Amino acid sequence: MNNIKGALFDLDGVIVDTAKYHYLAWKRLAEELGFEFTEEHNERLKGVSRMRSLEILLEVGGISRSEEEKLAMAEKKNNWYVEYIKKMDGTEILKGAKEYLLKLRNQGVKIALGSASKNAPMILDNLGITGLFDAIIDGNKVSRAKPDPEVFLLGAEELGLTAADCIVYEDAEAGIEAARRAGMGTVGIGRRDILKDADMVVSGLYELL
Ligand code: B16
Ligand code: MG
Repeated sequence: MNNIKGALFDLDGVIVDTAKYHYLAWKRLAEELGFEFTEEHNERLKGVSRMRSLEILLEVGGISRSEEEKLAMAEKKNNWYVEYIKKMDGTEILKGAKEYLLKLRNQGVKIALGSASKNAPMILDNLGITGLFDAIIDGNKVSRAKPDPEVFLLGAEELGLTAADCIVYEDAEAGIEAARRAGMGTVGIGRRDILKDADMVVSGLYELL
């Protein structure tokens, strides 16, 4: 991992914990639909796109809806979610994340975001770290969700680098698979027993300072 020229970061679970806000909004939707959505259920939504998340939630509740109704539900959930994340600020950045981004930048490493979230630009702005990224690839730019490698391949391209020059930091299994399929090195953020295929695993970016 020594000659790395580019570092690609997932957002939720790596730089910030937005999962708790996604959970509040999904739970509210489930309550409206008349069933309970637990934190354990929520684990299945991490790193997954908005529409796929909704499908999983409806599956949990044993509910089926038309495409049109699903779009309206996803919009409703997102409006609630946006209300929560509007209040975020720099104090919510995960331990060591900002310092690690600065450390890499000082070493001349280019930095990109590779997130499934369509709200990623607003979140980075609220955290005050948009300027630390040379490229931002989010859910608005990709058409195929992780484990498809599209998000990371696009990130390397926008940085003007080859896949072999890049390393990916991810907390979701699907994200590690996407990075591997892109031909990039991987650092798993979380638990070794879950992120089995990562080249190395740490509990948080603070361990790499
Ligand atoms: P949005 P990541 C992902 O972020 C979240 O982990 C996932 O729970 C969410 O459904 C997805 O973004 C889409 O988010 O509804 O804001 O577009 O881990 O890829 O940074
Ligand atoms: Mg994530």
